Amino acid sequence: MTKTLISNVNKLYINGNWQEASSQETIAVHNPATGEVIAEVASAKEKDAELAINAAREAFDKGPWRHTSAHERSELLYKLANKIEEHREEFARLETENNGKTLRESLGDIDFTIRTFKYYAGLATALSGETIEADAPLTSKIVREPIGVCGQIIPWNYPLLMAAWKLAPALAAGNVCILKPSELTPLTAIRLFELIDEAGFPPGVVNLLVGYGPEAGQPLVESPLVDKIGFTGGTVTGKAILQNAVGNLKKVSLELGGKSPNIVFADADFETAVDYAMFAIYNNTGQVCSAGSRLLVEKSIYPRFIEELVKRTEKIRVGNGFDEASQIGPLISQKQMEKVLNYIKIGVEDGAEIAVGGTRLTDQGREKGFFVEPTIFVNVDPKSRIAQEEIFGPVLCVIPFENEEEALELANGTSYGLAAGIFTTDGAKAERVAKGIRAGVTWINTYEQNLIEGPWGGYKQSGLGRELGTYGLEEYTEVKQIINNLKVEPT
Ligand code: TXE
Repeated sequence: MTKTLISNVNKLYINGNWQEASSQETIAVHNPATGEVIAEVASAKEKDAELAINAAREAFDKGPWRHTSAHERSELLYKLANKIEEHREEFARLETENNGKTLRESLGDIDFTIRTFKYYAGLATALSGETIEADAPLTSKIVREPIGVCGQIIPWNYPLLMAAWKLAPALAAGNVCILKPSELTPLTAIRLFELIDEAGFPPGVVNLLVGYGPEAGQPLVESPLVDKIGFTGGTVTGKAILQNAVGNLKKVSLELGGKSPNIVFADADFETAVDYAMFAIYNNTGQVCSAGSRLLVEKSIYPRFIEELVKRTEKIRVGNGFDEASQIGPLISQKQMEKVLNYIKIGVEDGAEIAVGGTRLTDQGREKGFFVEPTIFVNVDPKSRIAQEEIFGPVLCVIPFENEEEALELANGTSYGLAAGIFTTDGAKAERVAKGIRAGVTWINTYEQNLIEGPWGGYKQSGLGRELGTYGLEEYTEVKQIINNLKVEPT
């Protein structure tokens, strides 16, 4: 399917041209449900990164882009959004083939992608400044300007959506971009760039580097010609990026991992809380930065809650994302599967008990895929590794709590702070707990419902900066104050 869909599958997009990687080397891309190689894509190295950086630099410094009106940028972003919409099904199928997620999940991602481009197309014209009451004859005007060349490095769990979250606000604000998708899931990004080309963005404004992180991504991070890095990925890589960027103090925004608490009080609506507890951990096979991977349940309902979770988890159908019966797909790679299975082993060694799941699935056509059973751990020590570290798979740790104070202490007891869920019918308690949680996003009586219009990002080691909403746009601007002495008149 891939080969017929993407004409430029083994190419990079630099300065408005499709070209092969200078090394001519390629990377094999797999379907995680079958282990099959579905494409050979370009493997960009430092030399290609330099070409992209120079093209972007030139487009920003000398090209028309940053002087285009907000309306022109808006038009192009709308045009792109409409083109993606025309190819909605095709993108969804490509995402499922490359990432493994179910077709239903892929369609959801593509719709969110389209809305993201449309939202920022609209917001492009909404950027505004302010004036300050300065003592006459001075005036002070504050304007927002694009930062410049933005390197954008994205992961494999939401391949097309993450491209949209990065490109849309940056382009709306007048920046130029170099996108580096994950080497595991570059296919929808390559197809997106075919549409970017068709839409008519000026050469050099949007560039695509497909390749491994240290070879194609790191040169962007280290280059003094790149003004900003926007990164989503693991915390270890995020820290390395921050360190590598320090030499020239470029702007860095990071959206990293999490170990998000999902707190269920005894007075919660039981059905709603169970539904969302399941969704919070199994959505996207648990490969979600904000996954509700630590479920904190008030003691009085703990046994009943576990019983219900286990009953429902046993019924989950794990399989190929193209099979309509599948509710969750495989993990992204052999490496990720091994990581998840290893954490399950560590959990058992550390004394936690598996209530359901715990093994790889290799029957019923799943032999070569990276399938792991949805797994629930009980009797988990809150300080143990499985309760503290990001597993990034369908593995839930359930921990009981006595009262509100203990719930908050447990909720805040990790180095992460991306998201949290609170389930209760007591509105005042919900607000109190939401305020007490050190996380960038807090859901009450829901989980994982995201708004393009609101900010997204983490406290503590979950990241730096915010994406989405007007906050996401501002992250791609510099603030300039223009102070003018009106007393000076032309001579
Ligand atoms: O991600 P990486 P990996 C977490 C999750 C997962 C773990 C490892 O726990 O198990 O991270 O996943 C590029 N300079 N998340 O190793 O390395 C890389 O090519 C510049 C959470 O696959 O973070 C890819 O494009 N770039 C997360 C991107 O970084 C580098 C989503 C992400 O890969 C680089 C994914 C380097 N030195 C994983 N090294 C989330 N927050 O949602 C790698 N890259």
